[in-house]
Amino acid sequence: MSESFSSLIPLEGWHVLHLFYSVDHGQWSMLSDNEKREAKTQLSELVQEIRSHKDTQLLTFAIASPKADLGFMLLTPDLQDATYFEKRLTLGLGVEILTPTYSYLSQTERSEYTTTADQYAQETLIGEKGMTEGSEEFNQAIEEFNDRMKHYLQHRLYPVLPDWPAICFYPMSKRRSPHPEYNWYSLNHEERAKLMKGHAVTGRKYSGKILQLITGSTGLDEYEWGVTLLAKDTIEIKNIVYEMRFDEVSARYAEFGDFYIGMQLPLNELFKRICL
Ligand code: 76R
Repeated sequence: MSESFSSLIPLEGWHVLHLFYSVDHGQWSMLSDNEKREAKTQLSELVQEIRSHKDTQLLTFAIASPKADLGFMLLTPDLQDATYFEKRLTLGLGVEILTPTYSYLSQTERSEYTTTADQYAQETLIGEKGMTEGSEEFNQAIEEFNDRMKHYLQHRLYPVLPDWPAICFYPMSKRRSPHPEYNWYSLNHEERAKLMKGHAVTGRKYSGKILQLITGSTGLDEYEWGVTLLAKDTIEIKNIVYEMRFDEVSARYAEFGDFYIGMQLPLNELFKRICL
């Protein structure tokens, strides 16, 4: 598809686009029943085509407030493809039916703060568990750790997102106040890593209830990260975001953009939900 363009595929990870649209019901009402049916078929076929593209995922959801009607989350390696898909999705129901209301560009990224094998060896295995370096149990524990981290890194860079019904998106930044006490970027790595550890402890309490994907957007969009939370119950979204506000790292340093709540639905149900 974008063979004739030079690809823009990151060294690692994928591009991620969150797209939000409102429906122009005035324009829509001028279409005949047949044209409406054709428009919906055209968008459904496009969604199928995008989903069958290599290493590409496309989530479709209805938005639960007048901020938007319809949302897409697109994950794909090449920015050329991402852009081409995005332009076509905008036209997917025909000209002037979908109006973009908000969008966000980011990339999947590895975390700067994941525990290294060396840290795990020193702090946990030797420090807490009293193991001897090089012993059989030590070597086995390190091997298990490396295996776990490999899976974890795979999820951060190349996530497989489940079809859980509730989806929450918001962008966020870490504060850069002139007051150094509230400037994340004036902390050294050790201080930041310590704060992030507290954050991760809170996060892990929601394991199995919340699937979080943090995507980086420094230099790509207005905030520094996109936060995508998938859940089976909106109360888990409300709870985790509330609880995290008390973590020092959020209480002191976090700044948030607008929040979007959507319901993941197959397209035929989505059309009904948004009155098309
Ligand atoms: O590497 C890891 O993922 C382990 C620890 C971890 C990091 C480094 C982690 C765990 N997060 C990390 C990074 Mn997170 N996260 C958020 C939000 O609303 C708010 O207050 C904050 C929005 C949520 C809800 C959330 C959930 N996290 C980050 C970063 C990048 C920071 C940087 O690089 O400076 C941001 C912006 C961020 C924000 N986080 C977790 C969660 C959850 C649920 C976990 C546990 C994941 C798990 O173990 O399954």
